Amino acid sequence: MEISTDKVAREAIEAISERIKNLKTLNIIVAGKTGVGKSTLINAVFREKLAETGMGKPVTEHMRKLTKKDVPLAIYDTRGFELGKDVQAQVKQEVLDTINEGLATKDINQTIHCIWYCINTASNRVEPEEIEWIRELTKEKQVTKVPIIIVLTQSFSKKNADALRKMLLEENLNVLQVIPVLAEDYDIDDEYTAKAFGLDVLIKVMGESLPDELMDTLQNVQIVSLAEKRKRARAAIATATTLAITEATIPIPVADAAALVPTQIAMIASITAIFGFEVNKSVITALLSSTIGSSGATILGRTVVAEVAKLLPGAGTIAGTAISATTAGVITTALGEAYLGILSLVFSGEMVLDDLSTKKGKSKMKELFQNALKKPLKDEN
Ligand SMILES: Nc1nc2c(ncn2[C@@H]2O[C@H](COP(=O)(O)OP(=O)(O)O)[C@@H](O)[C@H]2O)c(=O)[nH]1
Ligand SMILES: [Mg+2]
Repeated sequence: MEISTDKVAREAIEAISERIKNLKTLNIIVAGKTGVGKSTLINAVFREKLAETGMGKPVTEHMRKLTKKDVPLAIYDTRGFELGKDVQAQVKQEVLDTINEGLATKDINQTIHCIWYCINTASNRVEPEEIEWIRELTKEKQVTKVPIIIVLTQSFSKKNADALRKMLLEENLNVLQVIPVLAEDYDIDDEYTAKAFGLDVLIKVMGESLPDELMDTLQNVQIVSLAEKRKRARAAIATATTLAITEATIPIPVADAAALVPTQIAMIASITAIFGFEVNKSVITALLSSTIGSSGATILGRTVVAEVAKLLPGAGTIAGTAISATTAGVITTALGEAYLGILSLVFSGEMVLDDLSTKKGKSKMKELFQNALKKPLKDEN
């Protein structure tokens, strides 16, 4: 069975846009006094600089909803905490109303999934009203359904952050975690710069509290933890590999490598959604041609098996056109690993997306693919 890489690439691009279109929307309320660093935090954690586009859309007197086209995320930026007790009470009511309205829709795209309450470590004090506010808020039964994370912003002094964290933990508030962060590097003086930290912890902790339906969304929108993206992508590779092995076990006439293409397309779509990159057809074509489509412009089932057989130590026994279950699994894993590896390099800035369809990108993908082909069998020995 012969399929052109061009056709597969086109189908992959369609699958990717479908996958991204179907991501559920993650909704977060970010609360705290003006100046604590909410906008800086939001822009550092999520792609597309969500807090930079003007003011967002007002949803209540003290709350604005920040969204951006093609980003499955809504941030409710809450202000007014610095304006005294009366306004704080109003804000609390607005938060409760927003949560209730979301719950009433019974639609995951409309419900509030997490609240970040931001306190500025650098200000060196928490007002008792703020603690009281959190305490009251977490007593409301609507809110008990929404996890709250206290984010200690501008924690360039880790010593102060630790002290504040300890103090807050002793208050026994009903919150998920108290997490010190520094969203952007901070110049302490001419000689010393405190490096940004903690944002990956924030993503990890929030991720543990979110429903499974929002896991791909979270990875799609966050830009601070490569480890979390890789973990999620590895799960997609494992799923596809298991499916490929099952498919290769079914005795159908076309049980060659080409029969695995739909499964592999779904895997590529998942990994792309997790990274949140705008991947075009030339990238996918390059990926295919430097891995499973190694012989020219076609993905030829038997050729892939033969090529892989050359690379797999002790795999010379693969007979006929039927692809063995092991080979199906190995090829699928290796393709996933090659794609994951190259996107990881883009994430960490060692390559740019445009590199991927060049000679440099292709030879890197080929190397990643071949390394991955050898690895699973080695591990079994
Ligand atoms: N270097 C550095 N500056 C920060 C950080 N967080 C906030 N700031 C600064 O603190 C000020 C207020 O931050 P902003 O995000 O506008 O606070 P908001 O009113 O809560 O949205 C701005 O001048 C930011 O540049 C940080 O993590 N690192
Ligand atoms: Mg702001």
